[in-house]
Amino acid sequence: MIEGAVLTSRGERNLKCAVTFQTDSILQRFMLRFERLQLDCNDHLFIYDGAYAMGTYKADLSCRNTLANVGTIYTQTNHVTLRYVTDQWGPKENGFKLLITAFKDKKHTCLHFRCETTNFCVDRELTCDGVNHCGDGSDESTSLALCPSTSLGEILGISGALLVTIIASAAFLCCACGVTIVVWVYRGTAPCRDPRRRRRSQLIREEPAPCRRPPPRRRSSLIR
Ligand SMILES: [Ca+2]
Repeated sequence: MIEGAVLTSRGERNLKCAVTFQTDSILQRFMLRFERLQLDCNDHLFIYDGAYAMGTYKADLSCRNTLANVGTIYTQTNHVTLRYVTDQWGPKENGFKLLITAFKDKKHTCLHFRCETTNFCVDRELTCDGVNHCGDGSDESTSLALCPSTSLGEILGISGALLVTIIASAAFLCCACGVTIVVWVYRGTAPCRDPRRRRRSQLIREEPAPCRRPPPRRRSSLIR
């Protein structure tokens, strides 16, 4: 029994397998939507609307099928069976990515999450998991499903702690550069240009004293 599943196949050869899924509730059924579909003409994916791979299949997907002409497939029962058959030849890119989602029709009471476009009810655990189960993206939205917005760290692919460290280091470097520039500007516009006084002021770590011209000597003192 599942609420949702993602099936991926890529480059599998000589395969003959079948798998059946069942919804958790009898009121549910399945919707199937491909995100990738590339099969050659000797490969077939059969989809049965029931618990067994027998009788009339709902779809036979092969090389003629694309994402556009397949669209979303809905079951009428609460089971779906997939039978996948491939031969020994084919490029490694052949395969598919299939999203299977259990849902209740809009006529039923929903205690979980309603998709925006279809009003289908899907399990709350299928929201905010990075998979577009509803098909319209509403189960992954920040406004409808209240998913947390993507952080800068997630965008850059780094952890939050490392991101904080990088931001703090950058802020420290900016402050250090700002202080250095202020000191340079201050030294360039200081009132005293006398190197002897500047050295003295640096040694005693005080503000440099403003320059003052010595008083003119009196003539009488020169005569003496
Ligand atoms: Ca989802």
